[in-house]
Amino acid sequence: MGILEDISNSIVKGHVSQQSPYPPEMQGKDGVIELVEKALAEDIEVGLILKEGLIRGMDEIGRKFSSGECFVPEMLVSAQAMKAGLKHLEPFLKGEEKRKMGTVILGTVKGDMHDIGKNLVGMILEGGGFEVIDLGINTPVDKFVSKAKENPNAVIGMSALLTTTIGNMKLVVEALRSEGLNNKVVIGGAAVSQKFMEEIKADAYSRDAAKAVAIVKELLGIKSV
Ligand code: B1M
Repeated sequence: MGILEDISNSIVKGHVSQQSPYPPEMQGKDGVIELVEKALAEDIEVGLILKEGLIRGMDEIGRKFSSGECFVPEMLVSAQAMKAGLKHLEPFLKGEEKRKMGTVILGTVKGDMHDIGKNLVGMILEGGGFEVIDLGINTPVDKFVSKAKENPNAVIGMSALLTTTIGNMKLVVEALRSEGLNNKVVIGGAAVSQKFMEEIKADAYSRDAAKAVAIVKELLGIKSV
């Protein structure tokens, strides 16, 4: 599984492609783009490329940041490399266009700029047959509420990676309910948990992107086949 390790390493170093000048010691070498293409050509399962290559690299850069071995600029270049890799996996994650099963209003909560996990969840939900209305990052409470009013049957999906921003999920749930809106709410992201979901009275917690489809189906009463 050398290629998956190489992908992870390129994410950590923020080496996007052979053409990328950064980091200087990797100039001219395969970057995330070429390595993902090679892994796909070798028929390595898309889920493995995602988990053992791309996500493993992001976890490693997060660990380095926590231990003071790197700083925000390094996290940013890793994020760029991750996005470049995800772009290549996107068609496989989305699959063929299917009959729409429902709508999910998705956003990263106010104060939070992390969007890689949210984007991944969006791609996988689209692949699972859902229409996704992506509100982007740093999404104010009233934006979730006004979209919910326009789409009363939609599921609201919120993502948060910072312990300082998860409180905004509670504000969204409270605002929805005080407006009399019954949209189901699913939350996810590294900073939240099942326990937190119960505390804020959301309807579901999804630990990872892959689980989101089954959870949203359950919330909408759609039987999984
Ligand atoms: Co930030 N960052 N960051 N960061 N960053 C974390 C989250 C952190 C854990 C790093 C660390 O300390 N180890 C830490 C948070 C600590 C905490 O609060 N507990 C942190 C910090 C502190 C910060 C800043 C405050 C740093 C600073 O400025 N001093 C700052 C905050 C900016 C802001 O948002 N206001 C900041 C900034 C950034 C960058 C901009 C540089 C960049 C983000 C770029 C981008 O997203 N466009 C960045 C990055 C890249 C990370 C790490 C390294 C990687 C995040 C990521 O993309 N992971 C991260 C450390 C880590 O997580 N290992 C870290 C890959 C992604 C696929 O996983 O998003 O968890 P994730 O999504 C998963 C699941 O959580 C789940 O599915 C996905 C896949 O299975 N999921 C859902 C997510 N949302 C879901 C929603 C669902 C269902 C499932 O339903 C709706």
